[in-house]
Amino acid sequence: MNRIVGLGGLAMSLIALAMGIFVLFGGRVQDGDTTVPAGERTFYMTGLEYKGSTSTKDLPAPPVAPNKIGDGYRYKPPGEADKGDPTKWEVSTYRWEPGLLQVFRGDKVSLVGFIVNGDHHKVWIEDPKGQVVVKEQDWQRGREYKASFVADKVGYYKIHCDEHDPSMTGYVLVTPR
Ligand SMILES: [Cu+2]
Repeated sequence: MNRIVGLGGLAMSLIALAMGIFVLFGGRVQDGDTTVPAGERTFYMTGLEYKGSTSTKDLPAPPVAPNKIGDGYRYKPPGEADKGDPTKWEVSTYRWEPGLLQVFRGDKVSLVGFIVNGDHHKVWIEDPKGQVVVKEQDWQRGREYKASFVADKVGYYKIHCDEHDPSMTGYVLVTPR
């Protein structure tokens, strides 16, 4: 009987010790916790092009040319996509990867951009009220760029590309600390 009580006491002590360690360390070290102080957040973003093609034998060409829907969509109709195959058609779109980031109000956000696809991107950033926080810059393929701003407003900051609007838009969601 004494032995069982002793083991029970030891187990309780171990649980209490584990809970103490969690309270001391586990509850504080995780990024995203409200105890994390304001600081610089650096994110790496890549400018990419997604591309796909098929044949009119498998699927008719779209009734509305995708490039008429938005500048971010590109389209090569049958006869243009492949001179040797008049049935082939191709679509593509430009995107940021990742397309959504999250920070807390007051954080300094630094976006490090690298362009893999597309020779030129006209990049600028606006805050949730529509104010420009980073002026338009020409981001070119194979170069790395850095854009920084202080996220002092709650809501979505938008990373635009005038060359491929509106679908090449990235978002930084700012939440209260
Ligand atoms: Cu672009």
